[in-house]
Amino acid sequence: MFKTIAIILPAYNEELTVVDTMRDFFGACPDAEIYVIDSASEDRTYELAREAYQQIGCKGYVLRESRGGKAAAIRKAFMEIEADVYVMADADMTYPASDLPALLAPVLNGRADIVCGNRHSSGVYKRENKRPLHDFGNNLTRRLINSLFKGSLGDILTGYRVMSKRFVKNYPILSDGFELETEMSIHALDKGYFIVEVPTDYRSRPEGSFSKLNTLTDGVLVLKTIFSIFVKYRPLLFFSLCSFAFAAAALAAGAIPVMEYIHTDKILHIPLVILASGLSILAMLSFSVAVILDGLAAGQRFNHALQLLHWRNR
Ligand SMILES: Nc1nc2c(ncn2[C@@H]2O[C@H](COP(=O)(O)OP(=O)(O)OP(=O)(O)O)[C@@H](O)[C@H]2O)c(=O)[nH]1
Ligand SMILES: [Mg+2]
Repeated sequence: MFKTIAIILPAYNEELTVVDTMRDFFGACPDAEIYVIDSASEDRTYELAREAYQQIGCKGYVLRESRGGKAAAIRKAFMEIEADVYVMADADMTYPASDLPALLAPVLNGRADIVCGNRHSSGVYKRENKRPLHDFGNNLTRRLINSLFKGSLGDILTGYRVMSKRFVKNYPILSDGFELETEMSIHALDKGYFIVEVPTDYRSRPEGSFSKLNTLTDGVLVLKTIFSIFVKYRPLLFFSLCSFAFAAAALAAGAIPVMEYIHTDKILHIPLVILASGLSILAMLSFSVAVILDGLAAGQRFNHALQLLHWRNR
């Protein structure tokens, strides 16, 4: 059966590379529809991309999203575009279209819901990436997510992905910016989608083209995302640890007045008694929150599985 393919290219101030990227993907997959999602770029990205459809002869059009952020652009594309298979890549010529057939194959033949282009398998990313902090952030997030979700992904933050319609239409994007990739990987792992990784090459941006990533602010965002992962997906672990810490502190604070009472029949350290009681209450509260949130998270997984059971490829 013929499957329609939509290639989604979010683009913000990418006048230098957007047309070449479209041409590259058209060459690799001429039947696909190509969609450029522009968020009010200040350069000529919008105009150049629009003209390129005629020049190249590819299907698709430019979508405009008034809200800024890559995730908002992808959310718009997932809502508005209908296709059997969705490809997400950057409009900056960093992901080679020649790898696309290998990434498409597992979704086309029904072996995967999501295929991630792994930039680390060949070692090219490490060589081409000139920002050590990004490497550090990538590794930290990858290790944490793999251990929390029992995954074995080599590249959690890759922007080169192929997804089935089933995945795309059952995935509400909640983030706004560069947390998107982390959120998407976690959603796929947590909800038990079939994930396949395929090695992909990675090129540096060409001279004069600038990344929209900011190591510090996006690094802080990654940390915020990690915190919210614990709260949303692994609350039992997180709040039980909090509860344990409060309980240990309560024991330490309470030990002195208890010993005092045993030996002298008096309690002189009243403030410590109050502190220990407060900490004990916090320990109990944290444990209750752990149990309640864990129940909510389990309910969400259950509802998602039920939703997939009723999902028909419309
Ligand atoms: N529509 C839209 N696209 C965006 C926005 N921010 C980033 N993008 C696009 O999302 C893609 C990924 O952004 P990049 O700046 O390349 O981030 P990156 O790939 O992690 O960083 P590099 O390694 O430097 O390429 C690019 O095609 C950007 O143009 C935005 O606010 N709106
Ligand atoms: Mg990029």
